[in-house]
Amino acid sequence: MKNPSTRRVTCFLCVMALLAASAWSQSTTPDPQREQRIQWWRQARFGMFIHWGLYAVPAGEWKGKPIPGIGEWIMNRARIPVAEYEQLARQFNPVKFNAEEWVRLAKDAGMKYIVITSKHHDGFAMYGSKASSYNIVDATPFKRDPMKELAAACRKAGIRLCFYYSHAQDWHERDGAGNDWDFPPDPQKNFAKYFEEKAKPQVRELLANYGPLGLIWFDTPRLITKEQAVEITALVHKLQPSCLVSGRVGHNAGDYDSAGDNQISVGLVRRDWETPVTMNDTWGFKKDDHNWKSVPVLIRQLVRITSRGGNYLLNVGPTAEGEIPQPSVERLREIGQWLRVNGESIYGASPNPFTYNLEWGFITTREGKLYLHLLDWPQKQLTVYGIRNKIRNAYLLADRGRKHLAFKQEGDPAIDFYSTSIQLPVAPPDKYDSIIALEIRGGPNVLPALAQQPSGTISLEAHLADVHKATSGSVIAFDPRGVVTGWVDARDWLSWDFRIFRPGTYDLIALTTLRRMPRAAGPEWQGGHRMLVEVAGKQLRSTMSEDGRFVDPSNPLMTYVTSKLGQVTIDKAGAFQLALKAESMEGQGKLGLALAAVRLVPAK
Ligand code: JFZ
Repeated sequence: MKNPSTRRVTCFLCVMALLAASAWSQSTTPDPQREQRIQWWRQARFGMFIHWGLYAVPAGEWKGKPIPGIGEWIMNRARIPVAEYEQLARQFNPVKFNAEEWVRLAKDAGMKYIVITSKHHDGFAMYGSKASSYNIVDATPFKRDPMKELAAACRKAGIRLCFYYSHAQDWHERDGAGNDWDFPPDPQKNFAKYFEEKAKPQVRELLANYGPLGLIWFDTPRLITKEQAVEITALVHKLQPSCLVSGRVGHNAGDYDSAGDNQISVGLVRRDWETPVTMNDTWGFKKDDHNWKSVPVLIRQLVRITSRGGNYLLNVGPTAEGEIPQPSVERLREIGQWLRVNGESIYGASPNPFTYNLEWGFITTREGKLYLHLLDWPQKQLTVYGIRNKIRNAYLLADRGRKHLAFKQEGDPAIDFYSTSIQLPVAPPDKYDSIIALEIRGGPNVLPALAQQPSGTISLEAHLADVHKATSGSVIAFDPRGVVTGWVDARDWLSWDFRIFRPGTYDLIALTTLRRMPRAAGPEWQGGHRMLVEVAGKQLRSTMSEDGRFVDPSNPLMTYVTSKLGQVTIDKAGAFQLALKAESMEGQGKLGLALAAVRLVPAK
């Protein structure tokens, strides 16, 4: 990502992520109508995103040159004039398109809804529109309305059809946001004209002509005023009261939140949210993008998102001929097989009751059940701390006979110690994620405090810290991944309360992250900060340096850097506090120290 146009977009994405993050801190007021329309969506948990449009014709290449970046942005990245881009319509003839096949694939994958681009930023309507002749029926040799066909196929299969609609960016129109290579820059546009004359009429068409829709996925609300965001949301709800509106309509007007692309929320999340994820590195088809995520990564993402109460919207980018790429088909079928056995732990499941991540896997729940997802098989035994429910039965979800697994619950309530150990067969019953179902009475009841884990490690995740701001102007906060941002004032500090059950000597390790996206200027990681840790009556001083790196397998976009902060001996079990302070901050850009966690790891 080196060319200037990419840099512009990168910055825009950062702004979007910040907008999304700030929207998250607001709680949505309980609205009975919203509660009603979101029920199906909470059950669904897994949907198919489809990015399909004229951009599938160039497929990432313009005039013989590969254009870097996401495929559906090619018109923008290559600054293609409207008059030239329009010509693509004459070449768009997806004769291999078969709505029933696409819907069957989604169904086989275990997906419950489909969100397809009815119009992306390029402005081309993928349905028969009366409001603009720049559409698939009027402007291509194909002449069919694929959205009509999909609507019929979805209805038959019991899948909810949903439309993506770019309500602000429209590079085809003088007054739509985004095109400054044919038209004046955005501030000089009459956006209200575009909004009234194209966006609203097209949204009305979508809601009128394709039967009941699950949701409208608005996106990138550039130039949209709060009034306009509220207005278009109300329009959707008026025409179809049960149709949801995505958070990216803007100004927090939607029915649920959309995480940044490929981003996964952390901690106990009480709002409804969804993460859109690419299967390779593009949404719209690109012929030379072969960087497919593996099935284990995709299943891990689904499980991790479900364990935090979110929905997983996994993208496919069909070709200009109308085919979903084979690598996507294979992966989806494989996920579907896993879901046929293990879907009970996903559909309608509730999140992990612990605020922190477990070191052995993920938890999902429902009334009367805890599901322990083991993505790496521990062999022989799994021990989990902090479950206070009395367990009535344990078995493997993949075991049709539901053979009882031996387990033992012990502990010492005086020090809040609760331990559950489950005996396991040597071989995992599933090659991706084997699930232990624990039967309990009622809902989950777990120790809320941050506590030592069976391995002996205590992981103090940044987003669970108490934040001590030096001044009212301190900008220290957390990004949607739970990583610290804006820690640029060395006088800001963090602290955590935690429980230790086993006295001993611990290495203190800081986990920080690389910058989210490669940027033109500045290092991908900044060290050299002088740190002070106060714990168990001791003070430890260190300088942040890179000791190692690893990637989070459920979030391939996240690379951690580890730095040693020192060693401490804690000689009794009980409640402790750790304070993390900076005595100096290096490279005081806007980003500061990107802390993800501090870990206390038993010393060897
Ligand atoms: C948008 C589109 O621009 C893109 O083409 C694709 O359709 C994607 C699903 O959505 O891109 C965004 C929008 C918001 C964020 C990131 C990418 N965000 O909030 O981080």
